[in-house]
Amino acid sequence: MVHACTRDCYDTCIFDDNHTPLNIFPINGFTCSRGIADLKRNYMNRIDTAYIEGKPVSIEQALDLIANEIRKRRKEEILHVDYDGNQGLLTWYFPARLWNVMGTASTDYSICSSEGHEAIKLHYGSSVGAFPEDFLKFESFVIWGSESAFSFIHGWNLIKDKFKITIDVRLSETAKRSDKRYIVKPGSDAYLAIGIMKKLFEKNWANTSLLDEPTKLKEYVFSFKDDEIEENTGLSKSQIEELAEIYYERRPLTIIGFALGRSLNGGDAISLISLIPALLGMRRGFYYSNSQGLGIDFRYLRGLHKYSPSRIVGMADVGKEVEEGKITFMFVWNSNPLHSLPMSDRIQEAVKEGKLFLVVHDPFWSETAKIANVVLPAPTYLEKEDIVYSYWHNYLVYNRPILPKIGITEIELMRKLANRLEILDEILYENEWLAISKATNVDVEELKIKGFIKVTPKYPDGKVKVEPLPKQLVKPNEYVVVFSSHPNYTNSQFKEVYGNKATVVYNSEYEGVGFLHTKYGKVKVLFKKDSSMQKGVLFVFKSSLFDLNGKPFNSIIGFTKGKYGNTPILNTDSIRIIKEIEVDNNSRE
Ligand SMILES: Nc1nc2c(c(=O)[nH]1)N[C@H]1C(S)=C(S)[C@@H](COP(=O)(O)OP(=O)(O)OC[C@H]3O[C@@H](n4cnc5c(=O)[nH]c(N)nc54)[C@H](O)[C@@H]3O)O[C@H]1N2
Ligand SMILES: Nc1nc2c(c(=O)[nH]1)N[C@H]1C(S)=C(S)[C@@H](COP(=O)(O)OP(=O)(O)OC[C@H]3O[C@@H](n4cnc5c(=O)[nH]c(N)nc54)[C@H](O)[C@@H]3O)O[C@H]1N2
Ligand code: SF4
Ligand SMILES: [Mo]
Repeated sequence: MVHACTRDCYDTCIFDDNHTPLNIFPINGFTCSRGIADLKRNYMNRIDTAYIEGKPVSIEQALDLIANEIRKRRKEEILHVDYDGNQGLLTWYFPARLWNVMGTASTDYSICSSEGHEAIKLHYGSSVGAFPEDFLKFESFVIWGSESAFSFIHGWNLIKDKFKITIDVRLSETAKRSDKRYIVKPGSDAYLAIGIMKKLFEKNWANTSLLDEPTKLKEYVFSFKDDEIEENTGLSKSQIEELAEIYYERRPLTIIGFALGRSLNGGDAISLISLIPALLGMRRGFYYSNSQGLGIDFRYLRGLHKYSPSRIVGMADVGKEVEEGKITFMFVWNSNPLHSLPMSDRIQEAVKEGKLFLVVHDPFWSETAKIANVVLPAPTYLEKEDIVYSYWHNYLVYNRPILPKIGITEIELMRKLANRLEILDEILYENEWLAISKATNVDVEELKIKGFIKVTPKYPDGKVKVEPLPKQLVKPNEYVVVFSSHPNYTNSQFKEVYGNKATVVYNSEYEGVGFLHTKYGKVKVLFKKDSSMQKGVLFVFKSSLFDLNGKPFNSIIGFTKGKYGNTPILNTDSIRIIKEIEVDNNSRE
């Protein structure tokens, strides 16, 4: 029997009952520092019982209070915040049925990858790209806006000995380990994609057979002047030509990083980058996320086939809505919004002022759990049954628990709460395994016996649509903050094992303590001078998003969102550095 790591990760490792990673393709018998530490971590920093205002209570008492608070409010004021702490269908998706039956507000789930999904879909009809088997067919790879060497280690393992080109705004670990690297100005990737396509046309290297309207693409890329492209990207004419030549001669697979979608012009960049392989006649010449190519009906699992939320709140707007008093009750599971959402200091303040009633269901004392009015204990993935998918490979895995359960599962919780609220709708009580069979077209009984099965990818057909093409590209102002994965953490997770570090800002100029300032607020951080960083780029590991005073780093991010999938633009510009106080400019290189 097997279980699978359910964390937000490309790889979805599959383990045997001793938690040894299976030697199957593409997991290949190894795992990461988190996978190795899971058994030890399982008993660290755990929420062991329910709490009301910091006092231990029974789960039943906590649920009584939660039901009372819900009854007091209009459904539009109630928001559930759930994200990808655990990618299980029974942990993340199915429990949302309760909230959708009630018709409360829902987020738009836009924080991570929706910008790119929507941008690619406009051209291809689906965002699905290369699967692991397809990776093997390529000899060269362009890694564009992705720290794959850290964030995507099993993908990296398949490509590490092949020819790799990295395009980043800094000398990332992936860039260092690549054969060629191009360091561009932040937010300028759309220009680079235009520059590459322009060269492909100019040199007669384009193969337009896949495109529905090649002339439109040609006219579009020729409407940009070479000087404009060079100035915006910071690359020379010869570098752009070299990249076009590499694309033509090597026909690489392009790995498009999620981080791009959270940058300025990010949706536009992904839209245009995805057209480069199509312009070489390659139908599946990119990889972004395959979650929409596995045939899983996520809407059905969430009950959206029958019910709708009363309103959708953009993840970029949650902080604002809380501040304005439009959201007065928040039920959080599988997410740590104080860490992850833009302007999350507003959540912190509203709870302190008694304007927001916050409930958190989590296995661990996350920063959000620590400030919640009510806390509920959740079992970890090692302690509960689930079905898990990957956004890279195409195995569905039946996760069999290997440790005794602590806390209450998401489904048990949802049904107990429904009971108290006298909500009897049948979709809450539909057998969850049957619901998964319907949503996946997989025989769950067979899956339970086999442990994991491969599903057949679903690809769109027909020509690749050239339009819509991006209209207005903006230029970043002042400093831009950029983020990346750390090898020892998954977003906010694993601090109990690898330490809880305040934000460090790697940059080309400053060393010491100081402030990052935007019109929304400021955070106190430690600057570290790094000679590999270009001026204007402020780099932060996304696992360290609390400042030296414990304030959420995201309180300077603002409310801007992308135009394709409403993804918050986390790579905020217009950042000022306040260095007067304590910052020592002349310290070591
Ligand atoms: N400034 C800035 N902000 C960012 C990012 C950035 O790069 N910069 N990155 C963004 C990205 S890409 C993402 S995906 C988000 C991630 O944002 P989150 O989803 O908030 O991040 P995680 O740390 O993965 O939090 C998941 C929480 O789920 C809990 N959890 C784990 N397993 C279970 C379970 O089985 N049941 C329940 N109930 N809870 C569980 C974990 O303990 C943890 O507290 O952050 C975003 N925010
Ligand atoms: N170890 C580990 N693995 C993870 C995660 C983790 O927290 N830890 N998180 C998971 C999650 S939630 C996600 S979303 C994925 C994210 O995985 P990736 O998409 O690989 O994103 P990051 O790792 O954040 O890498 C972002 C890279 O993009 C660069 N970058 C930033 N802005 C720009 C830009 O404007 N242009 C270009 N060209 N490059 C830019 C950054 O410098 C950085 O090197 O990883 C997943 N895997
Ligand atoms: S975090 Fe990723 S690489 Fe690590 S065990 Fe989980 S799926 Fe595997
Ligand atoms: Mo993410």
